[in-house]
Amino acid sequence: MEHKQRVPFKKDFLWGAASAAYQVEGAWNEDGKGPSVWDIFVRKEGTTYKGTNGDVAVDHYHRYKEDVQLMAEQGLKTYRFSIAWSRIYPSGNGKLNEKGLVFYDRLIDELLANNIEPMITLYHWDIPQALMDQYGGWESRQIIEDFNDYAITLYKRYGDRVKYWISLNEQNYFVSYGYETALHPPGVKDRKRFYEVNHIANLANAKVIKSFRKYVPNGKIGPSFAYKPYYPLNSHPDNILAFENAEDLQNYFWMDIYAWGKYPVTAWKHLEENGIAPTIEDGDFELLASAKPDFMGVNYYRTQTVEYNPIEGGVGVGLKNTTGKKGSTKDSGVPGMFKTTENPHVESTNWDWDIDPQGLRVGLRRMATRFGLPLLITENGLGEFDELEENEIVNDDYRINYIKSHLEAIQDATADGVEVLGYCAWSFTDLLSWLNGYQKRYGFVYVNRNEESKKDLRRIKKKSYYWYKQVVKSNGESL
Ligand code: BGP
Repeated sequence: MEHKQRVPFKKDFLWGAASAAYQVEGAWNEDGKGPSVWDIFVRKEGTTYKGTNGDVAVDHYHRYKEDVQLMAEQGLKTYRFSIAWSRIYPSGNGKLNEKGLVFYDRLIDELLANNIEPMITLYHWDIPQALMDQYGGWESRQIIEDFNDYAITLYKRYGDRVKYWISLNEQNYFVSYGYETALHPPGVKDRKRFYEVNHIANLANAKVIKSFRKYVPNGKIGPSFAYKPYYPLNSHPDNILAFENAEDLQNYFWMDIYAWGKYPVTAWKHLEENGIAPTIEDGDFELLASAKPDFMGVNYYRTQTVEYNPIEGGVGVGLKNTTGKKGSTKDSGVPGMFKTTENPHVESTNWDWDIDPQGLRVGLRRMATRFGLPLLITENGLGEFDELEENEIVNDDYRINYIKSHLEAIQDATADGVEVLGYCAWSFTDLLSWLNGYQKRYGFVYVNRNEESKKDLRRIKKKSYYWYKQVVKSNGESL
């Protein structure tokens, strides 16, 4: 679809940037915070790049005022951040930690005082370790109640000041990395448990959305889905089928639940056939269908090309590039369904992520057509090595190009008829990349630290910081 002209961004378009508690806050055991699963996981040998952890991260917990000042100067309209559950409930449930609540009170008030709309993520992967110890975390239905209680606490406390809320961040990733590839806590490789956990997470997501209606009736809530739109390698019918399999099993398996409370039939059949379908109890599908989100949050970084993968001897879980050594990713797949393969038509990053702005447009169109919901880009950005040059300069033109081309893709999607509420770049400051240490940088603001040392953690505005500032100021007219 070609258009003679680009359409302007909506007047109230939410120009923003994002982060997550574990990746920025630090202060891992301060002011009564309990340990999360990540605090424990990172201490196991070989789990993260060079053994990095979020003990200090970029010290946002102590420097949030300085960070908000930088956001204000850049002109951000919104800042998306997550709340660390174990700051609020150090044991996951039971005793409330007032000091944890106060930290986010202050952050929210600071944002509002600077005309920045706070956007809260309820859960960005850091479940309290105590809940793992009590009942296995997401493997028990008890978590549905505990997560709901935690969410209600936040709704009551911040609902008067915060309009935009994200329920679960990238459920598809925290569940598959936690229980299929074992790359995230609790480091399990078991597809049956993966789908059981995922179903419970779906129920928890639905439950907190239902509660939201009661406690924050004028707010807006939705999940953030890690969306990698798939492409078939070519028009060979076997590859087309592999592409359809991947879309159903890897994308619609979550999004259909969010929007309609239903699993796609073919993906469900695959689970049944392999004896890995989750346990369904009475009332599950009623709950799922009754919790429609206000928008679909989209975390978009790349597309993924797939091809045929035989059931016998096919490719399974592959290798992930966590070092920045280009070409070290190994294809992965589900035998009998699909496997990933290289897309010869696009460039990729040093971490082997395809750079494909048009893929964002494709994805947004697919979602808008299928679900008819407004879309909110809750993450998009480029993780690369950055160099701090003399005179405090970071020339990250590659990041500017990346974000610019993705913003153009959003404009094109808008011209195609898609409703996009806003755009949160990942990330505002540099931060800890879960598995990739501090060298894979995403921020508009450079943070002076590396894997070996926290140095002085000083903040330095990158070239992209100034560029985005004028993008926001011109409401996207000058990209
Ligand atoms: C998303 C997560 C973020 C962030 C981002 C970049 O999946 O929601 O928390 O980490 O990806 O990923 P990475 O740090 O692996 O490059």
